[in-house]
Amino acid sequence: MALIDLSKKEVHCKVVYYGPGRCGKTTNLIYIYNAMSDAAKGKMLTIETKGDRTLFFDLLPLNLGKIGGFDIRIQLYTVPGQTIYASTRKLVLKGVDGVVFVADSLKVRKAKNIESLQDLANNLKEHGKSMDEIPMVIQYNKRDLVSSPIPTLSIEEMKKDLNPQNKWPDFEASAVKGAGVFETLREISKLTVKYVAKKHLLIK
Ligand SMILES: Nc1nc2c(ncn2[C@@H]2O[C@H](COP(=O)(O)OP(=O)(O)O)[C@@H](O)[C@H]2O)c(=O)[nH]1
Ligand SMILES: [Mg+2]
Repeated sequence: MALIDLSKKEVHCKVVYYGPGRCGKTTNLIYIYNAMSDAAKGKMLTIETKGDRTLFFDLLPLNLGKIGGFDIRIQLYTVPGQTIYASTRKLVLKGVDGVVFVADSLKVRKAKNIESLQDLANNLKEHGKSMDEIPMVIQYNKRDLVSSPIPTLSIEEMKKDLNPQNKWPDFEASAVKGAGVFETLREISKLTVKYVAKKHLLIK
């Protein structure tokens, strides 16, 4: 749950980047970190990484300015994707206010994307939440690989697998190059702040 500090007039929201291993969650956060001004970002914390893999989580705090006299702070988290870290994935979702589901455009990752979305649904349920209630945005990442010889999924196929009813706003991205990264962040921030404000009756 979002933390509201009335004395400091601050709202803290938690957004989790979820998705299968190596889909580009950490790459999204690194791009955001490098592009933001020092005033707008805190320290990016990467806990226990081995090579380029997230073993626990990454955390990036951002200041998004003021709404209704309140300072809006967003903490971006990622989860480790590998199967053996199931309990960490569940833990990181505790108190989540918004989710970015990052899907991998590589054809070989089709089943992993679907499995991870189902894993997200199950884990949210264990925290008493659902993907119908909580703000969510889908990102189809690694679109730069479409023009490479590596087999990739079409956007139509990915939508059919992951967003068949068009329930969630979705964006194409190439996190290594930055395309779509801020579009995704803007949308999830907007939806999350609206959700938190409404839920805690700050703004109707
Ligand atoms: N071609 C391409 N590679 C990407 C993209 N995003 C991430 N990667 C690469 O995919 C690998 C895994 O990325 P990472 O962010 O660590 O994935 P995570 O496990 O979801 O955190 C790294 O080698 C990244 O450079 C992208 O948009 N395009
Ligand atoms: Mg990672």
